[in-house]
Amino acid sequence: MILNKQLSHVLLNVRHSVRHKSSQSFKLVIAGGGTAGLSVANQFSKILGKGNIAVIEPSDVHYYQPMWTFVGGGIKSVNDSRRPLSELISPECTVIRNKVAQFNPKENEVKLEDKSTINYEYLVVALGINMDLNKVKGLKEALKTEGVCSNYMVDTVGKTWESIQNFKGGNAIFTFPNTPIKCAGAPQKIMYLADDYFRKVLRHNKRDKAKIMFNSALGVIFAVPKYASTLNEIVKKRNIELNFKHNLIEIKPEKKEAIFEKLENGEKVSFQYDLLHVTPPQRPSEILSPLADAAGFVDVNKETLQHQKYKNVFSLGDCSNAPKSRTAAAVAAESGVVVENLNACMNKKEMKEKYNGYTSCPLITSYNTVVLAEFDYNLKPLETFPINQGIERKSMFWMTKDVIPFIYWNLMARGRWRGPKVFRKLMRLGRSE
Ligand code: FAD
Ligand code: UQ1
Repeated sequence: MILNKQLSHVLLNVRHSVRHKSSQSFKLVIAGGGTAGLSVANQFSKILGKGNIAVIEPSDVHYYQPMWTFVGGGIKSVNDSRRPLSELISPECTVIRNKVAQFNPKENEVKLEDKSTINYEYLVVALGINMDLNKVKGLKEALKTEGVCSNYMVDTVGKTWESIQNFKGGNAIFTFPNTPIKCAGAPQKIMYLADDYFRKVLRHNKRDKAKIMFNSALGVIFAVPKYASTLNEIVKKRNIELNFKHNLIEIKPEKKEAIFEKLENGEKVSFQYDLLHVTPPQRPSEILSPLADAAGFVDVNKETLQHQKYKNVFSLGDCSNAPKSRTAAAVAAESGVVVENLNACMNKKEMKEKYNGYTSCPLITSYNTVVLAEFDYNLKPLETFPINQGIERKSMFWMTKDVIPFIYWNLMARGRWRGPKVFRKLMRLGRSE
């Protein structure tokens, strides 16, 4: 009896490992089912049909991360930002709930964490960018203590809203790290919401008791001069202190102290905080190395989005080295280029689509205003609407809070949105951009 039980246990384990060490083949494999992977998978499902596309994605929930600024500001809930992946992805696609452990582009295969192998004819890499919490000493522990929060992770974004509400005055510091990050506007959007909340929402006028600081590793408030000049006026008007070339290196939560390195001379300066919103340093996944440039991002042609060396590989989104500002809006435009060019490649045709670096950053500047920045690789504004988007507008707040999430869930996530290019052309009625 006992022997029988042991035997069947051994057999079960063997069967289990055989199943997991097997290999499967697909015409198209998409590594990562986030914003970029999902959009490309759903667009391609209409071209390739059932059984030809595999999406490798460990999570069964999909997040609309741009909503996390609204969650941190208490306008939306984490729940509003999430949907089951199975509700969004086309049934034509095979979802492999696992993680890529290794890329072997010479063999046209990826190895998964469960040791199985997936072979492909064509590969799209869309792994996003990772938070590098260890780069700031004490950050992991500090995030569990009072007043330290971050909109950049699903498990810490709720604490931002708690910290803003619990703030009683003192120093409120908002950081920007010394690495590439996704949505370069997000570190300051939450600061403007906090400022507005302290001013308007609280009855005891806590704003007078607050010193708000933006401590950024960068040397300017925003890369595009048109929007930077508006933001510089806003911080001046709202009495926000800018400390540029300040890089957060350590947090001592027991003393409520944040230590920054001044990038100009290496000097270390300590700031007392009562609220500390951290944008963590970020880095591409190490497993990308066989496909990566020296900085670790997937090495693509910035116009075609095809890999520089492996012509059956394409990449888009936060993990690629196309020198755009990393946003979901950029992904929308990139997705159309990847789908068209990869399809041309599959059919041995010439690749015609060129990505111009289009990206957009809705700069939320209060509880009812947004400066809707849209620009290209050359940091040249490329605005959709025939009005000046370089000023704070209530209409753009409504667009960002309600219209764009609707577009995301109903069009982009379902493979039916390649960005607002068509509307831009229509609304400008032939006028120059
Ligand atoms: P992600 O959407 O992050 O997806 C990457 C996927 O890869 C994930 O699902 C992950 O599970 C998966 N993955 C990781 N490792 C592996 C592995 N080894 N194997 C398999 N799968 C793996 N963008 C805007 O356009 N507008 C905004 O207002 C805006 N605001 C933002 C505010 C915040 C606070 C944040 C955090 C982001 C914001 N963004 C905004 C940026 C936007 O969310 C990202 O640029 C976008 O999600 C990038 O898409 P992606 O597919 O490259 O990465
Ligand atoms: C956009 O297309 C997009 O992708 C869905 C975003 O991601 C969240 C954006 O933030 C923005 C601003 C756009 C651009 C769309 C319009 C209508 C201007």
